[in-house]
Amino acid sequence: MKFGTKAIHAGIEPDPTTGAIMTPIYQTSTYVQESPGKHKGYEYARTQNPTRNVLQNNLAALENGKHGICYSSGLGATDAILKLFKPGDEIIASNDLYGGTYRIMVRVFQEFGLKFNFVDLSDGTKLEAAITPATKMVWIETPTNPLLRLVDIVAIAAITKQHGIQLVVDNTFASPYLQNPLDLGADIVMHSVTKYLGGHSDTVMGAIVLNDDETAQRLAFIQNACGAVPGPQDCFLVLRGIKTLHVRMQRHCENAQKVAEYLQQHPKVSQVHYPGLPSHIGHELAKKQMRGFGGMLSFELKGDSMPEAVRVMESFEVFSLGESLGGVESLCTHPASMTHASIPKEERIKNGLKDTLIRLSVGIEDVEDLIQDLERAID
Ligand code: P1T
Repeated sequence: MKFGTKAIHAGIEPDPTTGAIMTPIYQTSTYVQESPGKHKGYEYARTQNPTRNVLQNNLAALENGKHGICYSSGLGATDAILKLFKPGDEIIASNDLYGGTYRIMVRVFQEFGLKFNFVDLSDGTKLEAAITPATKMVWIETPTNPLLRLVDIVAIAAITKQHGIQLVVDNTFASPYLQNPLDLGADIVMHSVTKYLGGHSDTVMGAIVLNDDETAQRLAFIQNACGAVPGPQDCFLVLRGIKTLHVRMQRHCENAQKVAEYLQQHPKVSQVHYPGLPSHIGHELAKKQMRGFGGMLSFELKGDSMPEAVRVMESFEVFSLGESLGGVESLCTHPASMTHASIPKEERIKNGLKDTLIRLSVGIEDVEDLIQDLERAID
């Protein structure tokens, strides 16, 4: 089955009792049992919910994986993965990643004894040197948030496999439409479903897809024990959103490419970070690893003036200033003070994330209006 057909149909059957084509919202906390332990496979909604099950199976199909598990947020999914480890275990993560991921690693799990090493994994030579006998997992984003750096999943997976280390790929920016990390050698793929999968800025959710039965069982145990489950209404909304994922992503990619090309030739713009530009350092890798370049980009203005960057962000009429990404509407974000504020400034600057960086989530509006908005705001 090809991607668009899977998005609409995989794991989804008409409701057995009524024939309803849309998966019902099973809004229940518990399930009636005939006698203690004798039930239809459902006991309590923290453990299982039929609407959630359908979404999990659909997501597993989209990522070409065996098991899908949905969480109350992307960070809920990250939290569950980090709970697979013990004090003393070491995790190597890319040094350009979502600020909340950095925060849960350093401010929560480091307190419980996990060790983290943030490394520039877009430079393939640096991983091998960072691995120690305590290293248990490598965590990457590709493209990264917010600098859109590319990390070579196949090359990293070759190293992690050789050392018996788990490789997790946060596939939020690409979505499964553009990239399937499990096919490239990753062990676990993680999503902030809040973004492209949901697609309509109306739900917060996370997901994990993986093939290994034992790890899936441990994650299911952790989820039931710790409780980060999404509600059935949100699962319904995401199932509905996914039905148009392939169509939305095509337009996100087309629009972002045009916006990036427009910005690149703008006399007031110094740098555009978009993998679809031939000048982007990861362009060749993106062509190999992804099926399109995505809807996210970031840019800097000449002169690196903070008041000027703020003025531009305040001047947009079609782009809305806000956290998040991946919805049908275009958003603009100031990573340094918003999505990545929890990363210490020195660390941010060292990794190339300037105070003046502007991030765009290019929506699926008419691109002429988006370019006109940029023209008006930057001039
Ligand atoms: O917001 P939540 O659903 O918990 O997902 C966290 C998360 C994980 N991974 C990546 C790559 C992300 O971008 C995010 C959330 N990011 C934003 C809110 C943002 O604006 O970048």
